[in-house]
Amino acid sequence: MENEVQKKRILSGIQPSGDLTLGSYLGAIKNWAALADEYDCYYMLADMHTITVRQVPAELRRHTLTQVAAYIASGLDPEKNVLFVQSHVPAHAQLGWVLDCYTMFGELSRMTQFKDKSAKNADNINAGLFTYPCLMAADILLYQPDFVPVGEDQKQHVEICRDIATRFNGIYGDTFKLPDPYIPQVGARVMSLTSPEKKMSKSDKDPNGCVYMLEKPEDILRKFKRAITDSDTERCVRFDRENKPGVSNLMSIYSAVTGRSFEAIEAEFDGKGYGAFKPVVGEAVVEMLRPIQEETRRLLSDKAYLESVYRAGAEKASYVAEKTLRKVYKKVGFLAR
Ligand code: ATP
Ligand code: LTN
Repeated sequence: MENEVQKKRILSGIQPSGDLTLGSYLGAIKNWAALADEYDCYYMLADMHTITVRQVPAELRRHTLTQVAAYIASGLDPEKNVLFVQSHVPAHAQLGWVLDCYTMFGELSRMTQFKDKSAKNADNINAGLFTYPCLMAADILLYQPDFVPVGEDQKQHVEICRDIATRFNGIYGDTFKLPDPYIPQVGARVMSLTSPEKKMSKSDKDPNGCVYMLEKPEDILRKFKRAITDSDTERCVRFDRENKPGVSNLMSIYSAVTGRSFEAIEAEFDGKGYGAFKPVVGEAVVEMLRPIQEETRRLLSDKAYLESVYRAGAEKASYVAEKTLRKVYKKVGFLAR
């Protein structure tokens, strides 16, 4: 008999807090699609995380459904990947509470995302925003994954998740597997087209800095043509994050889309200047997104199918999550029902 090797497990998630961006695609979703054969993959729509910032209810529902369609259209086959909505699996909230009690005020205060988001939402610095990393740790630890693929900005959250798990394991004995972050080489940090020192983010207020996955081709092209390039005098296409952040960001995007190296891109645009480079990057992005956009639209017209996908996903996810939760409840001393 063939020796069946247990596949390593992967879990990741994106908040349906807005329209997905080119950053969400290149930094996360695109890389996930390639992992399905080698790994046992769980991908979540982190709707519970979105309400740490005020959401419009109908919009949250629309974003969540669109995101399910976009996951599938980007190549995440629901037969090979478990696609589910976080709020459909109550174990996330349940383990989240337990982990709140094993995470220190001081360590949460140091989280960069908390500092950034409280500065941006000064009128709503709620407790959920503060304990966000505990819920995210629960999201991860429930599934005992080996790897958590995320963009560079989420690395700190995976690290605190490991710290919390180590603390819990230290008190109660081995309960959680310690996951490793899995950060892509290219596309790990797609920056805003208008302020290349900031990451491209779906909750950004400046719509020109952000390219959306489902945006019209003409709008995408316009945004790339107007992308900020640098005020250096040499005006040539050369990778230098520090001194030429605008051009370097465009080069990273072009490289992630075409698979070409920075050297090859520099050679392609040698002597051509920024004006020639920007529309070519825009075109490449438009062509990459075109089939995904068409498939997302088709899927959105088949609500019954999308529903069947997230229902089946919730069932499979719950099975794994509840097993870990039962173990945790027992260890901390909750009386079995
Ligand atoms: P929000 O604005 O609501 O905080 P976001 O647009 O910053 O959201 P997330 O939903 O937080 O994006 O991120 C989803 C995943 O995509 C994460 O793994 C994150 O690291 C990755 N990601 C998001 N934006 C980028 C980006 N600009 N470059 C690379 N990866 C990104
Ligand atoms: N915090 C992440 C989204 C997220 C996540 C997770 C990612 C929530 N739970 C679990 C990986 C694993 C973000 O804002 N991008």
